[in-house]
Amino acid sequence: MEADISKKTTTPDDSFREGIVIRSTAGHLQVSLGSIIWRCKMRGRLKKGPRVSQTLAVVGDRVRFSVLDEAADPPTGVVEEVLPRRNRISRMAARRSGGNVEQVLMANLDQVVAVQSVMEPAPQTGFVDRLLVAAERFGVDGILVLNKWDLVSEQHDRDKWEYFEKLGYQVLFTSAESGQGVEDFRQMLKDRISLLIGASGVGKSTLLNAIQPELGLRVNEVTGKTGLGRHTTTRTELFPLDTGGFIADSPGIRGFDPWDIDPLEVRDYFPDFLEGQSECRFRTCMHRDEPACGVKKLVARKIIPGWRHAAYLALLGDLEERKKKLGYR
Ligand SMILES: Nc1nc2c(ncn2[C@@H]2O[C@H](COP(=O)(O)OP(=O)(O)O)[C@@H](O)[C@H]2O)c(=O)[nH]1
Ligand SMILES: [Mg+2]
Ligand SMILES: [Zn+2]
Repeated sequence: MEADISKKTTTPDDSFREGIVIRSTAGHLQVSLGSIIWRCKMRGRLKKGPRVSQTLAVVGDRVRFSVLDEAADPPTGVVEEVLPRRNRISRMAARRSGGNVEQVLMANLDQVVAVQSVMEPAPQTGFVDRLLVAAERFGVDGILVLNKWDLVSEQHDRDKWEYFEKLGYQVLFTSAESGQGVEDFRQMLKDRISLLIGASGVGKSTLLNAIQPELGLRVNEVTGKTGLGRHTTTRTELFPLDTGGFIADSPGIRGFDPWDIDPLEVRDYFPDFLEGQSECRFRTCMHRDEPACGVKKLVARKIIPGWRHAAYLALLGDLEERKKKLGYR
């Protein structure tokens, strides 16, 4: 697309540009191209069909747009095409009219970062497990950040998080307050496209502020201005990092129901189950009530912690119930 970008526009509409959606609000997209941010509308025909416009182009999407007014401030354009996604992170969201719908939080990302705090608020049971299932499902790296480490002693409940580390996920123990782990946090985001996910109050904005002050301020400003920003889950915005890369700070997400995972598939997204799974008597074993279950044997031997198996069973139960009720897919 280099040729298109450098080509001089003489009349509107005579060339396409390609950029990344950094913000999507009702009716408009902000599209980043180099250091310029374009304000774009969606071509009407793209909005037809079963998909809602929010899903049509989300933060991280690469779009091709035609120029409306390059001299305007900001310059304006019309999105003609949303380019195929390399990946995405989606969750199940309730539709106002009833039923459920896929909510794409972000497209084309390198990693999804689950942020929790050790206290105030306490970690949410099952949140990390569910998010990592989604990361495995969509082919995105999963990273954990446990913040507010200054509020507890060094050894506080560390085993659970170190277990995820053993599974191969990167885990950071941070304190935006004391500065612990902040440099690691910066390095982890460097040159990558990341999505931060966590409940409101865990310290996402403060951590961002610690690595790039003006970024943190902007994040706060965005959530402050709308008044409801903190609890709307639909507004995710992408910010460029000084170190290279982009970060999206999603406003406080409480629960995370991964989209498009069949109950029968969930077990495959728990990498710690694979070894035991090969020992199950039944190939279709769901590691629940079946006899001679290799996974439950590992749980009994405490090689797989009980809480991890419980998180699996809870997610499995939710997905089965939903499938029965909605018959999705
Ligand atoms: N003690 C302590 N407080 C923190 C830390 N990080 C953030 N906070 C506080 O937690 C509250 C929520 O932080 P904020 O960044 O707005 O959370 P967000 O909703 O995830 O963006 C604020 O009062 C912060 O000052 C930390 O590492 N230690
Ligand atoms: Mg925030
Ligand atoms: Zn089994």
